[in-house]
Amino acid sequence: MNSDVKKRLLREMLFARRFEERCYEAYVERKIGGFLHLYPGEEACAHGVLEAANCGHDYVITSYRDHVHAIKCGVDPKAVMAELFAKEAGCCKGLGGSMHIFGVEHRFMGGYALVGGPFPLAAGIAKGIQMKKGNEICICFLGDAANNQGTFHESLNMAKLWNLPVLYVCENNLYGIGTRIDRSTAVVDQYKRVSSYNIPSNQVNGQDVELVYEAATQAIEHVRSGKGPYFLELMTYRFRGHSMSDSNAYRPKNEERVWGKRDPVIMFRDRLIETGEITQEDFKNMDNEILEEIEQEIIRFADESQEPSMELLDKYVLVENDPYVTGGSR
Ligand SMILES: Cc1ncc(C[n+]2csc(CCOP(=O)(O)OP(=O)(O)O)c2C)c(N)n1
Ligand SMILES: [Mg+2]
Repeated sequence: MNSDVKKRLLREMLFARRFEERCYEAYVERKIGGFLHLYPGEEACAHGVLEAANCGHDYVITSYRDHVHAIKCGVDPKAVMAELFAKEAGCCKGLGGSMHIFGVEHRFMGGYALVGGPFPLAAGIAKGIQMKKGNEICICFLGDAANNQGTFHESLNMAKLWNLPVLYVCENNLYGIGTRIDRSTAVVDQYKRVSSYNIPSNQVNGQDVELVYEAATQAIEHVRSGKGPYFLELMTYRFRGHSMSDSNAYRPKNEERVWGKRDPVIMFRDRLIETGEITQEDFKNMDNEILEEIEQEIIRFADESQEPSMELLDKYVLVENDPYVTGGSR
C-alpha cells in the first residue's frame, strides 16, 4: 500500500468515525428514530476488506450495522444521512432507515435486519455471478453471533458444494447484543468452524487496517481465481453499545479499556506519524475538514431535505396481485 493510499484510507476511517458519532448525536436530538447500530471501533474491518475489493464491481452485503460499508462502496454519505433522517432524498427514499441502506448502482446490496439473513442471499448472488461467468465476487460481512443461525451452515455448505465466488467476512466483536461469545458459542474461534465445510479460512487482527487489507487481498484472490468460498475472521470490538437502546452495562470495564487502546483510527494515525507520512498537524486539519463537511454539507442536506410525500406510501408495496386493488374477488 503506497503512502497516498494509506493517507486516503486514514481519512476515510476518520470520516466513518465522525459520521457515526454525529449519527449518535442526531439520534439524541431525535432527528433519527428507530433502530441505530453504530460502527466505531470496527472501522478497519470494512475499510481493509473493501480497499482490497473492487467496489462497484464486486457485490457487498451486510447486516444492520451498515452505514460505513455503504459509504465505502460509494453510496453518497448525504443520501445515507438523509435516509437516517427518513427524508425522501435518502438512498431508499427515507423508507428503509438505518438497517436498510442500499445502493444498487454501487452493488451495495444492503443492509439487513435479520441476523444471518445475508448468508443465503450472498450465496445466491454468487451463484448468479457463476452462472453468468462473471469475474465479480460477493462479499458478505456479518457478526459473530450470526454464525449460530441455521442459514450460516446451510449457506456455507452450498457455497462450498457449488464452489461459489463468495467471501464471508466475520466481524467478531465478541458479543451478540449483551451475550459474550463464550456464553453462546461452543467453538469460540469462528474461522475453525468452517473447516467442517472444507472452506479455507484465516483469522486476523481486525483493528489493524493494513493487516486486514493484506489478508483480504489473499482471500479475494482465492475467491476470484475460481477456487470457491473463503472465510475471513476479523477480531474487533465495538466502542458503543449494540444499538442506541443498549445501556452497554454488561461488558467488563477492563475489557473495554484494553480494546479501547486498540482504536483502529488512532493506531493507524500513530503509525503514519511514526513513519513520517503525516504530522499531528495534518491529522488535526483532516479532522477539522471532516467535521466541517459533515456539519455543513451532510447534516445540512439531510435537515433541509423533504419528508417523503404521501404518494410514496404505497408506491413500493407490491399490490398487483391483491384482488382488493385489482378489482377481482378473493
Ligand atoms: C433472526 C434474528 N434473530 C434475532 C435478532 C435480534 N438481534 C439483533 S442483533 C443480534 C445480535 C447479533 O450479533 P452479531 O451477529 O455478533 O452482530 P453485531 O451486532 O455484534 O455486529 C440479535 C440477536 C434479529 N435481528 N434477527
Ligand atoms: Mg457481534
